[in-house]
Amino acid sequence: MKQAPQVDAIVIGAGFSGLYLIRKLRDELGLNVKVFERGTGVGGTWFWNRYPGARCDVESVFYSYSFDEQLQQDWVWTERYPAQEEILRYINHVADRFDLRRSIEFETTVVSCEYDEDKNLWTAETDTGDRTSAPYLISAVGCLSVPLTPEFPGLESFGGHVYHTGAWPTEGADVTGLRVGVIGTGSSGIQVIPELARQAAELTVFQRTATFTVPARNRPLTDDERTQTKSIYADIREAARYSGTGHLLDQPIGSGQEVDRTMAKIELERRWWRGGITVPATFNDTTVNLDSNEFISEFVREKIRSIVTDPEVARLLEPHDYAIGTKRIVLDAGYYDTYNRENVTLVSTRANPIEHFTPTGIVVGGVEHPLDVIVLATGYDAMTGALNRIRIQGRDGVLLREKWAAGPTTYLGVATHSFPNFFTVTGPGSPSVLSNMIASIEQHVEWIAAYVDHLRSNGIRCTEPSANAEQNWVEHVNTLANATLLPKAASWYMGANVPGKPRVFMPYLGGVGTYRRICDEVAANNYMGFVHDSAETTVLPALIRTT
Ligand code: NA7
Repeated sequence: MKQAPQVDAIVIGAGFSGLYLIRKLRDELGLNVKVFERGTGVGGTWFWNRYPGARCDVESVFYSYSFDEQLQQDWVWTERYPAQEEILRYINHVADRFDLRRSIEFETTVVSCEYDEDKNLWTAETDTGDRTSAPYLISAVGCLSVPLTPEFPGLESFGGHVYHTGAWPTEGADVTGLRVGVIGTGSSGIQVIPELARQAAELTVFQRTATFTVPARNRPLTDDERTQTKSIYADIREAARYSGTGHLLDQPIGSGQEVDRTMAKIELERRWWRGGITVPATFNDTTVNLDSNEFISEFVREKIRSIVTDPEVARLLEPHDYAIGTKRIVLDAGYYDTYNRENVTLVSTRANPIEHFTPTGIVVGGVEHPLDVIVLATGYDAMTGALNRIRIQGRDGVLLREKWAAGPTTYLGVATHSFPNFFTVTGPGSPSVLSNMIASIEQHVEWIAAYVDHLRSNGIRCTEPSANAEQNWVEHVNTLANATLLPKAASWYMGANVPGKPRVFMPYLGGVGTYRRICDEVAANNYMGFVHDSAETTVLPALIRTT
């Protein structure tokens, strides 16, 4: 077979992670970097999720790169929470500003990556059949990039349009005057539903599980706010890097078992009206103590009853299937009010699941709901889906998807045993989806780039975590999760939304700041836990001590 052209590093994905990798590896380390991206443009999540109402649940001040002071001084965010179009405009600006596009091959999907131990080379093959080799392979595939379409019987027989929120048509979808059905009431459903209700003649929402959602209270940012932020931006970023979540938020007022409940109610009201994700975090034990949790859960249920005028609809919207904060809290813009509209109908599929699609609608409980358009807001094969779809073969013929068959195992969420010189940005076992993704992406990219520099400067051909280091990390991640209520919820953190997927809690719960310190400690101790050219470096103990 013809020799594949060789570069220094192959990167999969041109979202926030992939773009920053180009900047670090190409422009700072001088590496020849090749990025493969299946979309026609940059932006990852924000390239694909163009559905009406798509908006980030992290404030724009934080949901942006911090690596370039001039960039953060120059860019003008218009709203408290950035809309998809604005984030896409921003990421395109970054790509142009730093001339990143020339390292990216668009509309190209990586189908396999194979490691050759003798040559110490990864070879990536794309859907065009082209092959490229490099000593380093870096995944920047994102955590929520494989949309899930459940196998609804008769789906293909439906005569109207079917759209998935995670693969919305670039040209948009006009539903004016049409009968629209939405399946799914997670973040995407809750964002798209109020928008579609305003456009459609009739909107029918098919809800399997009621979700806890709190108001975003999005609004335009004022000039004063922008000036203030920019005058201390570097300090804000530094504080965010060592925070629990990668952005600065209202802190808990104490334990739900100790704080006076009247004071707690006042604080909950304040947070509800201010908007943002910190309602569940009013107590520091919301995700560990059921009684504390129930107080906050009931506060939100009471809000639902006060907003939704039809008591039966309000009852269906009240979440009772999981404890608040054990699935990702959703931010909304008038979600519950939407159910007071004449043209909106809520169909619970809890007791009576969706039976099948027909050419003209969806049947639930023997009743057909006639529809012109169906929107699937049915989520993603999160955290492992994108990597497992690629045939990644490491040392000794080990396949990543087979190694991860019982759940992903990594060291620090950044590397995995038997896969030398393979790094995963925000991989399973790192804070990733439990944090402001951009803060976590920057931390990972900087750590990986520093490590690659270290390897090259010291003549180290290859590295991988030891089996022992990986096992310790996995146990640590599980120990943290099992001390909370989070594994009890049927969430995508647990893989519970994908039939047949192993139920393993995937992200690291120890917090962004703690995680950063651990990674720094690993690096400072000659990358303890990694094996360099088959010689294991220091073993771990210091690691878990720091948490
Ligand atoms: P989510 O949060 O996974 O939500 C998916 C929704 O789709 C949820 O309400 C599911 O109900 C529903 N769903 C999935 N499969 C089915 C079937 N087969 N039948 C009926 N209903 C179904 O995805 P999102 O896109 O909303 O959000 C993902 C993340 O993106 C979000 O957390 C943010 O981080 C950004 P279920 O709850 O499983 O009963």
